[in-house]
Amino acid sequence: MTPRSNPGPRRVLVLSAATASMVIAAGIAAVGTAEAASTLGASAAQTGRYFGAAIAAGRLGDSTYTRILTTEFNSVTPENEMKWDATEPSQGNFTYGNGDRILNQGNAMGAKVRGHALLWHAQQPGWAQGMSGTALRNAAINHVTQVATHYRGKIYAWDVVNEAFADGGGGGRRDSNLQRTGNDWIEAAFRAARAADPAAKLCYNDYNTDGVNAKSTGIYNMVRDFKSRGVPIDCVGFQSHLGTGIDSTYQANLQRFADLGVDVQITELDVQQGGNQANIYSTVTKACLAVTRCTGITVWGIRDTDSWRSDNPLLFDGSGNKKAAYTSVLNALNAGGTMPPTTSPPSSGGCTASVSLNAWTGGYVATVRVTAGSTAVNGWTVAVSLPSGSAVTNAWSATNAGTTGTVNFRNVDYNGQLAAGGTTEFGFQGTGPGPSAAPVCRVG
Ligand code: 9MR
Repeated sequence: MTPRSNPGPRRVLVLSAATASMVIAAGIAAVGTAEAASTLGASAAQTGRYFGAAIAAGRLGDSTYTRILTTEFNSVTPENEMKWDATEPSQGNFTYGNGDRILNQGNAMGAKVRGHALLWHAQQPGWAQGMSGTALRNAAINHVTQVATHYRGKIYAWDVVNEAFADGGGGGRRDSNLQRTGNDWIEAAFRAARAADPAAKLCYNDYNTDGVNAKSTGIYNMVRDFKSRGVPIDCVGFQSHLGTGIDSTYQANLQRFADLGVDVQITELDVQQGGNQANIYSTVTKACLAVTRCTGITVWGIRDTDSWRSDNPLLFDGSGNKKAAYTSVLNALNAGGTMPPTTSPPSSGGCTASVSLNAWTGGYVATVRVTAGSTAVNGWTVAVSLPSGSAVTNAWSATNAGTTGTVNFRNVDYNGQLAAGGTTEFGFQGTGPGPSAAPVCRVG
């Protein structure tokens, strides 16, 4: 099945007053005219994507590390700081110090922050490792709810469940204490995460899924089932811890997931040095760029010496120098690719607004980006037309007048002032179908 013949509902729409049709059209257009950018993040941004790194709170005091981080990357993932053992070391006692450090670093950079990982069979705190049955299920769901609530509105995408499928030929679930609480533990986790943070994209994340194989097909079948039953899932992460080769079906595998109506992301990329490292990095980058719904790439560390692996798998050497693999990634990014739905540039004067929609059966979350034109804005109002049967249930970073029909969203006091070209975002949740027309921004 090709992407264009996908009969499923379009789950993510981006609509903007002046250019709704252009933005939709851009979803299938190749970008060949962008000027070459000189950093990974800026280059990925040319096609609406991010280029991120897993980072460690303990390394942020290293000036070479932070120089590369802040120069090159526009997304961060905590390597360990938001895992269960880090965030709930004893039951009901939540510790967010290092997780917040990663969040603050990402915010200071204007970067997206990926949350990693709410539930996983590994790196559980000792108290959870010893639990089973209903007690474990309740503790796990409470963990999802508490952590996602702490970071509500601040995380671009959460790895809600990590590595729940088994290796080998069966395509089934991995045995774990979580799995033994019942096969529905994954969907229970996704539902809890959606309720706690409706604005975050919710991902399933795994490794050895770097091509069409039994394990990736097992996950594919789960995602297809979730979509058909309205279980909230928005994205699938492909870790891509690679050796000296890459499966010839790497891109086709990303595409088949995208065709189910989820975003796909490369979440933990690293590649064994020696042989084809630069080529493999470039192949992965090109594959993401060729898949419209591949929204970004994260490498699992910055310098070779920061890696969990000992085979020099990253883009910078231990001294912080760019490797050949770095250049091959940058060149691939600069060659352009398909354009995922993204916001449109501001018009001159006034303000513009675009909405991206995260929809499921019976409800949606809308994220609205407000962009000032060529002059500064002091107060804005965005009018959103809702179709029949649609109603706003709550809004954040804006106040709404009314809940149905044309709903006006007004800035709150901290986000009304925008510099020329500046942007801010607000969001709202609703029941029924999401908005299908472009929002209209006006000053005042
Ligand atoms: O890079 C992480 C390393 O520092 C930890 O010791 C390890 C603990 O299991 O987890 C590593 O990150 C893993 C990630 O969370 C999930 N996918 C595999 C990654 C590499 O092991």
